[in-house]
Amino acid sequence: MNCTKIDEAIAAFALEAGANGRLVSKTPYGNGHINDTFLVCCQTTESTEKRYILQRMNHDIFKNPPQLMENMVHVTEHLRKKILAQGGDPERETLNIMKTESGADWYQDSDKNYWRVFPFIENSMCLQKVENTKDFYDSAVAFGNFQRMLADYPAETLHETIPNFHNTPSRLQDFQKAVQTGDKERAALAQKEITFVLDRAQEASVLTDLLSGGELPLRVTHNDTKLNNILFDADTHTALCIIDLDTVMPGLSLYDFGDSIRFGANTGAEDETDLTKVGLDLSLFEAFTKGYLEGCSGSLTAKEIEMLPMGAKLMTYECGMRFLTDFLTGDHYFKIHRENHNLERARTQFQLVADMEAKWNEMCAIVQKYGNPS
Ligand code: ADP
Ligand code: GN1
Ligand code: MG
Repeated sequence: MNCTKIDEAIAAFALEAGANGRLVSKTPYGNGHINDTFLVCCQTTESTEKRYILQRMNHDIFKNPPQLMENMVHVTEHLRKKILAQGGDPERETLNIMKTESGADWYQDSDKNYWRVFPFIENSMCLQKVENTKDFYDSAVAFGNFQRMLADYPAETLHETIPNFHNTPSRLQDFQKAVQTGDKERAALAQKEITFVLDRAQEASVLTDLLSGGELPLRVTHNDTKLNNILFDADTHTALCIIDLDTVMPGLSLYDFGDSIRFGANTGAEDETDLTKVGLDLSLFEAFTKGYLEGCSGSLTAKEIEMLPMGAKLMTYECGMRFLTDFLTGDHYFKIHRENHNLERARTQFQLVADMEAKWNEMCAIVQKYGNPS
């Protein structure tokens, strides 16, 4: 983490620490694998504090942070109008981007790091794992609503913040290269997992082929729909705000559906080492399917609905492949917290793929039940 310029960054933003206020604390925050997030607390008067989320964007991964921020500003403005039109509170239901003292949406420090700030959405909570079916259902409705609210956003005007982000065949190519040129000792350790990926190589292009054949529509999608990228209202326990908008780009609805299932309908954690705890929870799969289709409110095509199980399987397969690629090439992409962390993450994803294969008929029956109610 190269965050030595954090004080310089804080000073650059028009936070309520200026004038009569004072900075009270800045603490690393959250569980993200890519950016560096801090909770910044400022005392405004004797008895009141104002909190912010400060983030250093990972510019090794997001090559063009100004373009990324341009996407974020435009998308949140669009969401803001929709939320207002439906009687909601845009201060709590979408991210708001703080300006710097000079009126910009981001700040570049003297070490060339890029920073941004959001007001902390108070009285909210973030779940690292599904605690009950209702929360997961609510998250599904929220991601479906997000999809619906952005349905009229001109997708072609968005920058691709990471090219080919969910292009599974392109991820497979990167993986094959990593197997050939990566660390040999690590490859030996991961032989079983490498074979697992290669055995399923034929399936990698199912969704991208349907997209290029015009059978699936390109939409504005979030692309990182983990449960911890939603804030819940601490009082009502309903989904409040979709966050982590770095990867909002043109994509497939199946990416958003699939990534949520991959993370939230897993009976184990993403980095669980006891693989007997890892599998697909069909009741959570059912709750999410129901909620997502309700949130999308009739906007998905029959082909999209039919392919929902494949979205879940391919997003899990792809994510496992990305963890394994990073393991083979020296852990430069995802933050790790222990030796072999990325290999362990890859193993959970492949265990989950195998369990989806075993439960495939049930997954399809659930999608049929909610997608084509009789
Ligand atoms: P990362 O890209 O590292 O996952 P996120 O944007 O998801 O970063 O933020 C990390 C965590 O910070 C979230 O999981 C959430 O707990 C918290 N967070 C982010 N933005 C806000 C906000 N505006 N208000 C309250 N909490 C937030
Ligand atoms: C990363 O930043 P975070 O933790 O929300 C990654 C996702 C992966 C996820 C796996 C930009 O998300 O694509 O699915 O880790 N984000 C990026 O947990 O690569
Ligand atoms: Mg996140």
